[in-house]
Amino acid sequence: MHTLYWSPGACSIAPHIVLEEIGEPYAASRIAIDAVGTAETLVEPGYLKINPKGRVPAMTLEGGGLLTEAPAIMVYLARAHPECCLLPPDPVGEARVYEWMNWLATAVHAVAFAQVVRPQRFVHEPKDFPQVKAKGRHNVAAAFAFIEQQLRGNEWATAGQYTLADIYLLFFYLGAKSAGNPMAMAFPAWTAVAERTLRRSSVQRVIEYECAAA
Ligand SMILES: N[C@@H](CCC(=O)N[C@@H](CS)C(=O)NCC(=O)O)C(=O)O
Repeated sequence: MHTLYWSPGACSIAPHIVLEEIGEPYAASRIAIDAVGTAETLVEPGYLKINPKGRVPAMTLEGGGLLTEAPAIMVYLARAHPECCLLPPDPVGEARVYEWMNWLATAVHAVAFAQVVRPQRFVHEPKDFPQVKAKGRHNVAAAFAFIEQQLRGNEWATAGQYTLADIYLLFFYLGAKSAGNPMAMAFPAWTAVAERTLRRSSVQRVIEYECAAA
């Protein structure tokens, strides 16, 4: 079976939810990563032998091989289980899902979020970290305003259908909420989509499991 390497509070929650959605048996292996954001090293350096990128998620495949990058893992699982309808059937709808995921993985996760929690990836000198973090907070605020505007009046992120984009968006929503952002007040449209996503039993199972295992 596939084994998902995950960490509490990490973006690995998104492929974890997809695994629950498709209902195939899988194993989940918890990896400890540095939560403080001051070191580049993993708490579990042995994990580098599994995923040399040193990040979660990663997933070893039942048939052998390793998949990394949250969007790639999610797309693989959704494509392997088309009956779950986690990708729209039409090319434009499918491209809209990739449009969301690509932007979330790059502009929001790898840039804005990382500037706030991993400033050492952007500048060498610790004295410059506060400036990088401040710019990151600015970038996060701009990205969140864009998400809110895109979701206004929509039931789901794309094409009137629950997709991988909604699942991936939930990671950013939960991260922002646990950082103390007043999501319901500041982002009502995003909150409505997130609450719809949170009502799914697959999502609830993953959150319960990850909270209990954290
Ligand atoms: N581009 C990767 C990013 C993965 C990533 O950065 N994951 C974070 C958790 S959300 C991580 O492993 N952080 C460990 C670290 O920063 O050292 C993806 O989309 O999967």
